[in-house]
Amino acid sequence: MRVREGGEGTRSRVIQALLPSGPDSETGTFLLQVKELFSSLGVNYNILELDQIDDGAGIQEMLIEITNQKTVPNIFVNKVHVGGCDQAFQSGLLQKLLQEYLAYDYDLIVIGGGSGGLSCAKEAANLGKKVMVLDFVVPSPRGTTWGLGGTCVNVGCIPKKLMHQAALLGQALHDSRKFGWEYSQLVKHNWETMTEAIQNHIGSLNWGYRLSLREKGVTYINSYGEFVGQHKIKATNRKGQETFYTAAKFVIATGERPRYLGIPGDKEYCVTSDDLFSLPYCPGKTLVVGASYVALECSGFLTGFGLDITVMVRSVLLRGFDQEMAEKVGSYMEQHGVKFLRKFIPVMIQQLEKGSPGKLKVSAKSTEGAETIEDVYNTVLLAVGRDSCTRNIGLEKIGVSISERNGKIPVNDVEQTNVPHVYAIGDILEGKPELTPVAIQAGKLLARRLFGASLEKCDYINVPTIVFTPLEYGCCGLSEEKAIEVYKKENLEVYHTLFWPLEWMVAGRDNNTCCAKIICNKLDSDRVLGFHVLGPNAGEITQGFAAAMKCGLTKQLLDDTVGIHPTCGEVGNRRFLPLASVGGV
Ligand code: FAD
Ligand code: NA7
Repeated sequence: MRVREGGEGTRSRVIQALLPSGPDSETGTFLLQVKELFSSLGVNYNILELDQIDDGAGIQEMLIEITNQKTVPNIFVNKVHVGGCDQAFQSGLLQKLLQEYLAYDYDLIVIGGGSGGLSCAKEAANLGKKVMVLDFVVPSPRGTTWGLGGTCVNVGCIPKKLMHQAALLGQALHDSRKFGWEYSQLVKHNWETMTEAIQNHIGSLNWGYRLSLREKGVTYINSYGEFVGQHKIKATNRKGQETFYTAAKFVIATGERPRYLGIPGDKEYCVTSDDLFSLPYCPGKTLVVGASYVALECSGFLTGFGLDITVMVRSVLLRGFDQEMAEKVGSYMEQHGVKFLRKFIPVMIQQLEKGSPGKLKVSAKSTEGAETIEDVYNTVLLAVGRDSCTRNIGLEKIGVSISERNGKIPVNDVEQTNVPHVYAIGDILEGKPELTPVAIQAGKLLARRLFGASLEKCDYINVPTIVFTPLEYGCCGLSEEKAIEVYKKENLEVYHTLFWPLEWMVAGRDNNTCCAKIICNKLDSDRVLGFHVLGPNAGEITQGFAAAMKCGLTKQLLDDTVGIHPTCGEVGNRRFLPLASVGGV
């Protein structure tokens, strides 16, 4: 686009107007007034004179699509469409908007300094914008709190993967004897040593985030943010001191926090993933309530440390994931020491003894009948879902809609809420994958769109993921259940493969366990709709398959790809067969 820039103002904020040239009409007179207004306020503005450029007609088409407005001038203030001269100028709306706009403290305020918020803030600062990030951790009911970086760094992906690695090392120690390692000392796991090392690493990451914000010129405030006006927030710090800030645009990236059960004793005596990774003592015999990936991952590594672990499952394992794979994950865990109490829910937690850990009595009831059970545990870990942090940030004051059911924020395909200058990203979005790389990507692309660097939208389709259970589960695309729902069973072909990792053969363990499957669309050249793999390093394998799926991977292309031997990743190469040929997996 050929853009003429006017107003040598010092502000970095830019007004854009798409105009016909020449003051020879009523519109033209308004135009001059608009230009004068821009100049008098000392703002930067871009003008695109459509009748003077080659692709003017194409741009006008695009404009109609974006704004529904067929005529020029077509005015945007900070990328918010304000209309033509009659709506924008005559009504006084443009003057008001500009005056307000120029009075704001920041171009962008981001509420929430986690994966999405930090990525968005840093990218906006890279684009020369004046940006503030607020991040504040409300202590868990047990008082746990942490530093800058959000869930992933402090109480999610990072400590979880490191604890999983600690458990895998325990397994490797067992295997190592078969590979000739001899040692006489009693091998045991020390919770405190592990936790201290992990927390030190997290501390260094927190510091790194602060540093990178400072380097990029982003203002970071360790305060709780809450809307008090359309363009105004209240920031409350740990001491209760309140400060007010204004911005032209806002991004909400407040994430989620663990849910509690609402039964007697849950908040008093139970821990959640917010507490587990920094627990100052070994949790001992533990009941894990819930059967989603957080629950199964935690049960997996705790069992790997030699602890007595029971998982209380209300209905199915890994709801939303491929159920055939989910059951295999569960049966591997069961074979490796995890106990499952299926179709039960807790009804009361009582403290029998204080201590680190103490003793808790858990009463539970069947979901299928009148049966009730009781048992005693040292720790009860709740992993029963997470609530969006959207209900106490003043959204109702500025009219941002949230889902009454789950508190999630509905947005359009450019992460814009129903209030045009307010955007949302990350875990709080309705119907989007709750994963760190998704939040990061959405944040970065949003900043680029908001501040004129690109129009690229975040692609939420075929996002790969992994469950770090003892038998790792990587997947990308649709589960078999979802594929049947969308494409109908008769249009699908499902191919399976079983494999035994070389490393496991010598150690003599777990034959007939690792497997993969692809779900293909027969009506579309056997295009791969879903990829699922169970085995070591499943995440590393899945990442490559995800790229291939983005390129339109078909069964034939998989067959034609030469594998790397000997690896688990070579599963793709001519090994996928219909279920009957594999002999059942
Ligand atoms: P968050 O990272 O949660 O950041 C939100 C921030 O905003 C927090 O710091 C919060 O304290 C702050 N905040 C909230 N309200 C306010 C307010 N009013 N004012 C100021 N600050 C506020 N994802 C993966 O991709 N891979 C994994 O392996 C993985 N493992 C996980 C394991 C666990 C146990 C959990 C719980 C999650 C895991 N996730 C994983 C998910 C991942 O952590 C989230 O998808 C990601 O952190 C979402 O980023 P976000 O920016 O939306 O929110
Ligand atoms: P999820 O994925 O929402 O799963 C919640 C799990 O807890 C699931 O197994 C539920 O069983 C179970 N649940 C929910 N309520 C109860 C009660 N009242 N009693 C017993 N069990 C219950 O939550 P996660 O925390 O694992 O993960 C949420 C996000 O956090 C995830 O997407 C990541 O981004 C991080 P159900 O299947 O509903 O019967």
